[in-house]
Formats: sequence, structure tokens, C-alpha cells
Amino acid sequence: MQEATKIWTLEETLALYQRPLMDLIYEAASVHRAHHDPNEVQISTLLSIKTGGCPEDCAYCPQAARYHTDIETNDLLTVDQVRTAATRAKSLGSSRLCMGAAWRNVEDNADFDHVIELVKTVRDLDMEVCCTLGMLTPHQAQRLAAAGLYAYNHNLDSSEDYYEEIISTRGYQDRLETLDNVRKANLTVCSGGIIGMGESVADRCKMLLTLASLRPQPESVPINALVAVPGTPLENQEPVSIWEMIRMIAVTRIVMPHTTIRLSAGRTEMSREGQALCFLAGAGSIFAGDKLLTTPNPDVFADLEMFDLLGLRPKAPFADGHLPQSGSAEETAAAIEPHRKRWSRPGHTIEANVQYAEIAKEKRRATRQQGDTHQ
Ligand code: SAM
Ligand code: DTB
Ligand code: SF4
Repeated sequence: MQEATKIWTLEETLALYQRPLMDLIYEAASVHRAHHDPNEVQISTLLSIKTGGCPEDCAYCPQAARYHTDIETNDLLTVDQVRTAATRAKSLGSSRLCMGAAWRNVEDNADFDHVIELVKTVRDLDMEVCCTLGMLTPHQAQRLAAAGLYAYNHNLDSSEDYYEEIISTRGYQDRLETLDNVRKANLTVCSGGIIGMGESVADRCKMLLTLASLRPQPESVPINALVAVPGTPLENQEPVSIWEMIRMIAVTRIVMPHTTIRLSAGRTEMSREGQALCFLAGAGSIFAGDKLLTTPNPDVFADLEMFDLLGLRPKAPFADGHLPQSGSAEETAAAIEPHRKRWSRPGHTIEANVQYAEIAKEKRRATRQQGDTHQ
């Protein structure tokens, strides 16, 4: 049972973010030590099980079918491909495998039945299994839970206000609903965001407050630095400074003392010294694997060397217990209300999604045909 968690105001959170850096890191490190082993870091391997061709318009994402990015698209990986990747990840210290699919939402079809098989396959290897597949219905969340899923990743990405600048094909409320469905299925919640998309510090703090308002708070919060991929609308965004990343992690640590903070996309641009300060400020997990979903990540052996250098130990699977806490929708609603403006997109239709899903299907058909003529 978590102790009653303080409800932070936006003013207090902004003041935290802007504190002198040494004071902020010191406070965050103290909170971290009170609730976590500071020398233990969870390694979570990312695996893209279905790449590219997504009908959504997330401005940061190389997998959106409508942008002209240089990625290799792939249909669902097979059970054998996933078992091989998971076994390798486990042998290199990963306690969790996170499988990502470039979907807007899960459909009740053969592809979802296949994902259920993938979840069971990884669970049988005694690893924590996480999926990030887009929006879920309550029933789909329950099916994933019954298959042995441990966590579901579904990011809020930014504040509710800034969200409409970066995504028009779904609303913030849709994201929160999926998180609620995940929680009610007794899965652990993994939800965080991206910095460096042109948002303000207030947007970052508002996103953290929305996450911190969830009851219980998310078990994991990934903090990504934007990877500015050529061909996406955010391709010219300046890289976010390591100091912003450290501040973001420190504030996340203080407003969500129990959560595992994952130092996520953007690590290829970070020095070991920078990453060490992120661990000091409260990061307790990394995404490992030579690739994130489509973009590069540090070499796995270089990461293990960094662990050695810093005296960090990879965390064992299920060290936080098997059973996530069950959520109370009423408690969450009460905590979230002071920060919340209702999402409204009057007149919004998903015609564009349908149109781009068709284009993506056509592209996949063409790729398959090309493959056939090359054989
Ligand atoms: N399609 C599903 C969804 O959007 O929920 C799951 C996969 S999606 C790629 C998972 C997350 O990856 C996004 O919510 C976003 O936070 C992160 N992401 C995608 N592209 C990124 C980029 N270029 N830089 C940093 N993070 C990124
Ligand atoms: C998360 O917060 N970050 C990961 C994971 N959850 C799915 C994804 C990062 C993707 C970076 C861009 C890419 O490799 O395509
Ligand atoms: Fe990328 Fe997910 Fe957005 Fe699709 S829904 S464009 S995969 S972030």
C-alpha cells in the first residue's frame, strides 16, 4: 500500500524544475534513496514487433505512414523471432521485454491473437512482458493480462495543451481512457513522455502532474528525449540539452517517489557522465538493445560496461512483486480534477486515419510484391 501521495500544484512543480541544479539533484537523489536501491537499474529491451505504416500523425514518429522517413517496414514478427530476441535480451541482463507495434489501436483480429501468443512466449522465459500497441479496450487489456502481460506502455507524451500541436488523429482523453483500461485489468502502467518537441517547461510540468494524479501513480515513467528523425515534422528540432533531461528526471522523481523512471530515447547523444547524473537524480531503468524501435540506441555491451564503471547492478525480473495494485477510478478522478481541462475536438473525424491506413496497406502490398520478384 502506498502512503498518501502529496498533490503538487503547477506553481510548486515549476519552482522545483527551476531550482538551482545542485539543490534539485540533491533532493531528488534523497527521495530516490528513500524508496529505491540507487545501485540497481532495470534493463528493459525494446523490440519492434510490427514496424511502420501507422495511420496516426504523431509529429515525432518515423513510423507514421504519411511522413517520408527512411525506415524498413515489417509485418508482425514470428513466435520464433520473438523467442530468439527475448532469450538474447535475458542473457544480457534484461528483466523485461517491451514489444512495440506501430498501431493506432488494437483490433480484435488474428494479429491480436498472435500478439497474445507472443506475450505467452516471453512470459514462459520468466521475463516481465510489456507491450505498447496503441489504444486498448477493457476486454483487450484483460486478454493481455490473462496471457501474462506485466506492463502496458502508453505515453501521454506531453501536456494536454501541447498535445494538439503534435497529434491531431486522437485526443488526450483517448490516452487516459486506455490507461484506465490497463489499470482496471490489473496490469502495471508505464506512461511518460518526450521532451524537446518545442514544448515549454510548463508543458513538461503539466504532463508530470497529470501522470502524478493517477491513482495509483504509474509504476514506470519513461522520459524520452526527442530523436529528430529526417522526414518527420519535427526533423529540425534542436537536440534537448542533458541538463533539461536531468531536471526532468529529478522532478519526476520528486512528484512520483515510487515510480521507476526510465531513461529512454536519446541516450546515443548522452555522455556516460550525463547518464550517471540521470541515475543520481532518480532514473532506475534504461531501454537496451542496439535499436530502440527504428532508431539507434547505445550498443548493449557498451551499456554493460557503463554499469560496471558506475557499479550498477541489473535488476532481477519481478523484483517489485508480481501483482500490480488495483486502481480506484474515483480516487484518480478526484486527484486529477484540479489540473484538468476536458479534451474536446468538435467535428474531428478519423477519415484521415482510414485514408492513411489504406496507403500503408498499399505500401506493404508493394513491398511484399517486390520481395516476391526478388526471390
Ligand atoms: N503506436 C503505439 C503508441 O503510439 O502508443 C506504440 C508505439 S509508439 C512508437 C511508443 C512511443 O514511442 C510514443 O508514445 C513516443 O513516446 C515514443 N517515440 C516515438 N517516436 C519517438 C521519437 N522520435 N523520439 C522519442 N520518442 C519517440
Ligand atoms: C517509450 O517511452 N520509448 C520507447 C518505448 N516507450 C516504446 C520508444 C522510443 C522510440 C524512439 C523512436 C524509434 O526508435 O522509432
Ligand atoms: Fe508512431 Fe505510435 Fe503515433 Fe503510430 S501511434 S505514429 S506508431 S507514435
